[in-house]
Amino acid sequence: MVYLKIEWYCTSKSLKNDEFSKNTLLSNGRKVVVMSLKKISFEVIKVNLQGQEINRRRHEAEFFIENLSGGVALEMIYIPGGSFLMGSPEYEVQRYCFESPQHQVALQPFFMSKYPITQNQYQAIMGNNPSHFKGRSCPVEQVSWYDATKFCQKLSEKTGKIYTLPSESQFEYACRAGTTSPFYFGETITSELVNYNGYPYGNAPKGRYRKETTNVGTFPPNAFGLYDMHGNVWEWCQDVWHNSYNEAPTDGSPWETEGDDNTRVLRGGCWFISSGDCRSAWRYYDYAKEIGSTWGFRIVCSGSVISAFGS
Ligand SMILES: [Ca+2]
Repeated sequence: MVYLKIEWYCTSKSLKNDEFSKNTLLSNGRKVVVMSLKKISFEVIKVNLQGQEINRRRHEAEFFIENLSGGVALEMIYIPGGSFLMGSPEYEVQRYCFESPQHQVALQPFFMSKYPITQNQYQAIMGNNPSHFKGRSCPVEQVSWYDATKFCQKLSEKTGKIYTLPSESQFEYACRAGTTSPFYFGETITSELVNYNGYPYGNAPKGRYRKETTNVGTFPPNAFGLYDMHGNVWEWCQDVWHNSYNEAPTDGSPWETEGDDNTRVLRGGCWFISSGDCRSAWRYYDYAKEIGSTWGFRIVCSGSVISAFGS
């Protein structure tokens, strides 16, 4: 068992979960909790430029479960803090100029949902399911940025923890999981690894176009234990759109100053587009009020980790 001592930024409601409350101490108006995390083990796949598997290794991750109503679980994966180079190098194929300049970002640890929020999870919190492609384990779609934000607010009220959309830098850091290649699978992807429209990248063969969302967790995870960070649905981030990284934050916080705050960042590619637009560095936006069957969201939970220890 792994334990983390975490300083949480809490909402006005006290933490309800027994596991948390019995460990709660007051510290400068915040709450310090010791939380026990569960451990999972999984395989991480690496491919070459042709999309052929060249390496398979076992990784572990820690997580906690948030129990939503009706027996629906929400798994939150621990993402260790660290520093990474955000954006794409100028030689990366099919990159866009707004993936520049590459810049170093240092992030505190956080938790991120293992999957995009599913229709089951959305229903449990919001009481409705707006998705075009119906399936309890499929990602929720046809949600605006405001709907996604409302989900986070309701979940925060219910649990006493602070849930938000990821910042754009949190998304890219979590997506890369230590890789610097175009994808967390390596130099390319195939339709056995990601749900996209089959249009190839690198020397990979043309793949299958499924024309719909797939159950979350269908494809292999990255080294942090996150699924569907490439493809399936585009995912809303907290940030306002900026068409370059000039003067972007370097601490992992969302960039919400300047720009048009009606525009919000989308990340990770989706079932509808080509593999090049599923790259880790790929970024685009839509208007916050818009909805579509190509985008959903995932969430993060932030708290300062004071220490981690095992028993
Ligand atoms: Ca995705």
